[in-house]
Amino acid sequence: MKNLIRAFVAISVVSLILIIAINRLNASEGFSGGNTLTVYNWGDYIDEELIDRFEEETGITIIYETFDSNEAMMTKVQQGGTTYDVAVPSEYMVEKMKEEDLLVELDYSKLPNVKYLDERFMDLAFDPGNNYSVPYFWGTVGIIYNPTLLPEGKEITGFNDLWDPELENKILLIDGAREILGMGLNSLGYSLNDTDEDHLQEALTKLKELTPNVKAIVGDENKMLMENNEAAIAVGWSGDARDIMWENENIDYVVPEEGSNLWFDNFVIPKTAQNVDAAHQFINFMLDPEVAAQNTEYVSYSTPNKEALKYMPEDMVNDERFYPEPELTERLEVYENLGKQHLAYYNELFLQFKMYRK
Ligand code: N2P
Repeated sequence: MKNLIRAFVAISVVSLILIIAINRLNASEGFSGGNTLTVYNWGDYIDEELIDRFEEETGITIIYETFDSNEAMMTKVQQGGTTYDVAVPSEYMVEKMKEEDLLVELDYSKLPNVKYLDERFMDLAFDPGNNYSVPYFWGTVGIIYNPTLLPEGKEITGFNDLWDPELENKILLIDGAREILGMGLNSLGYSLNDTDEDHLQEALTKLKELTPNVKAIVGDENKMLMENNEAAIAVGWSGDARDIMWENENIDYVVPEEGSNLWFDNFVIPKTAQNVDAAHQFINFMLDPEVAAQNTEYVSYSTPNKEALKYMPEDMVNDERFYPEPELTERLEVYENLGKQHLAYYNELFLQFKMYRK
């Protein structure tokens, strides 16, 4: 009996040592890639059923993390603590990540589904030749509003309509420095890429004047608040408007007449990647037209996948608020990478605006 116990203890100890050794090996550089893929995406930005499907089809396990701003994403990738295999920055952040040598060059022999993307969204200034990025979703910044909660006769066509004293405590703002400083600049007739400090100060002063009308500065919660009629207006991204409309039929969306932002979010593979092969596999999977259509219906943002449009409900594809004609998008501005110092200044002013509200 004693021998049996000894043998049992010995086997347990050896097994434990083996398990620890294997885990260590897996965690060490170069090995964790094997069967896991770490994806870093915006919140509410994928149909999670597709994650399960990818895992089932490939045997690869996805570790999925989310962020709510380009700046937060960039900080985590730079820190390198987590080894992200796929991330989804917007265009100006792709440019910044490229500049800081944080991205792997894409291997197009592993991305055959790229052929389904609309050329209109390829080869853009922030990544000529798409050497480092593939478009995922695109959209605009605009005003999501509920006409039934507005003062009688109030029309919303542009940013400047929001400063009306009758809109006290009715407005939600998306928690993004570029978006909100951009609104301030656009409302004054300046470019949302302006780096003139006087103009930016003017924009801050103007934003401070909006404070009495601002109910909250929020992330993805804007959707719930608008769905439940808890706010009349939200300055935010087009796809959120589409999503809210599913739940609240009173909602409308307008791209401000003063101009606004046209943005593109993109798949990239950070240099921290441990599984570059699986990263390509995942990106290619998401570009499959039927997968992209399912994902787009779920997420509600606008897809750059031309072939996917054929699998989507017509009323979604024909809605010009979310698939605007090139004439509209041409008068919008894409965020430029303003460089470290100017970006820091935007962030600093946005913080000042947020502090002022408190
Ligand atoms: C967040 C989606 C954000 C898109 N749910 C804006 N880049």
